[in-house]
Formats: sequence, C-alpha cells, structure tokens
Amino acid sequence: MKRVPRNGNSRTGGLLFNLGNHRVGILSACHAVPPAGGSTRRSPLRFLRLPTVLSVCVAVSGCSGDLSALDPAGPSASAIAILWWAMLAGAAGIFGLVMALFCIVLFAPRWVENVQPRQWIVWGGLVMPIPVLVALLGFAFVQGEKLFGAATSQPDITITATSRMWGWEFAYDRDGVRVRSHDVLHIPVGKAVKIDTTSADVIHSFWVPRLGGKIDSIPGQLNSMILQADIEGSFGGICAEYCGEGHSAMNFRVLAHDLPTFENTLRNLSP
Ligand SMILES: [Cu+2]
Repeated sequence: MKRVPRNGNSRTGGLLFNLGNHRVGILSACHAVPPAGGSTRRSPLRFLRLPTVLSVCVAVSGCSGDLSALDPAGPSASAIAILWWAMLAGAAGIFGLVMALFCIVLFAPRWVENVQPRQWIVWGGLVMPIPVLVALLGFAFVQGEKLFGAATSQPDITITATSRMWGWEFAYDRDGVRVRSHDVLHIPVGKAVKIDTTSADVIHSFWVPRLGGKIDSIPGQLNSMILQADIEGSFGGICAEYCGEGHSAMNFRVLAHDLPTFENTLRNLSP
C-alpha cells in the first residue's frame, strides 16, 4: 500500500492509497472521473472498496485512547504493543497469501488447473505458513525477554493495590506511615513502581493497558508487577476479570506526576 499524489483522473476529499491496482480513499469517498474522450473500465474488484475502507477506519479507530494497549506509555506496554503489531503483520501476511491464491483460483483458474491436491496442501498448508509462524515465534521470545526484563527491574517504590467489589484501594508508604487513595493510583513518572496486588473478596484483575499487562488480584495472595509511565498524564485502569454485577464500573485512574508533585500528593493523603 503506498500513498499516491492526486492527479487529474481522481477526485477525493481525503487520502488516496494504492491497493493493488485499485485506489482507495480514506475518510472520504473517492470518485473516478473518466478521462477526456474515453470511458472508465470498471474493475472486477470494485466491490472490495467499501469493505476495505470501512475495515481500515474501524481498525485505525481502535489504535489510540485511554484504554488502548496499542498506545503504550511505558516499557512493558511498548513490548506488548510491538509484539501485537508483529503478530498482526504475520497474520496479515498469511491472510494476503491465502487471498492471493483465492483470487487466482477465482479470476485466473487456468493458472492453477494443473495443481494437484497434494501440492495445495504442501505449499498452502506448510511452505507458506511455517516460515511466518517460526519468525513470529522467535520474535515473541525476543519481546517476551524484553517484557520480562521490564517486569522484573529493581523497583523505586512499592504500592499495594487491594481490590474489592467494586473498587480499588491503593496504599503507599509515606515515611513509615501507610496512606491510602481510592480508585486513583498516584505514581512518579519515569520510576519503576512495584504493584503488589491482593483482593479482599473475589478474584479481580489489575490492568492499565497503556502501562503494562494484566495481573490477577487474588484473595490471600500477593501478586506483583512493575509499572512504569514514561510520560506524565492520566491513564485508565480497569478490572479485567469478571467479578459480579458491578464489574463494568470497577475502573480506576493512574496519575503519573513529576517527583515533587507525587511527593506533595502523598503528603495530602490520609492513612
Ligand atoms: Cu473486579
């Protein structure tokens, strides 16, 4: 897919991309204008234009936002997001190969009429997907090591997150005194924050998609993870384990402050 400049044969209010031999307008309709003195030849794949545009729009709309794991703001979340994109690229590669074969069978059956069933199985089921899957597996190991490194780095601060139906309590150590906040987790930006989580009732799950992966919050058990925000800001957090009728509202916010603001915030919290 490559971007192309506007020219006299197309008129669009948005972006134009080449998709094979077909131009696709993103965010607006694309109207083909017949060249002077000639007629426009209608493409046999024109029925793919609208689904393609809608698919791209829907897909792109999910790439950012308060709870988007594809909009990372910390090292653990970045490792997860990169792996996700690599998996998508691999899946798209295999899908593209299968669709190319499908189109050949559909529109140029003569090219494949001499292919034996065994050849379809060997080439389509083994030769095509195995290199892609092996490459993805290797890359997943590499990213997994990065994620493990980020998740086990030496913490600068430890915060306890206690879940209960249906909210979160965060406890901090302020010069030997335990202070608490409810449904708002304060962290210092750029610091490795160890989250020790446990539950007061049923199993919940602590998840801040833009900062890291999920970790279960289990009664009678302390599970830990390292969270780090590379930028100041407000990040959405949720309970990622169904825990009853109030589950959908069991949200919290993570506020990443610069260090002086963080310390000042702790001074204003109550035991
Ligand atoms: Cu929950």
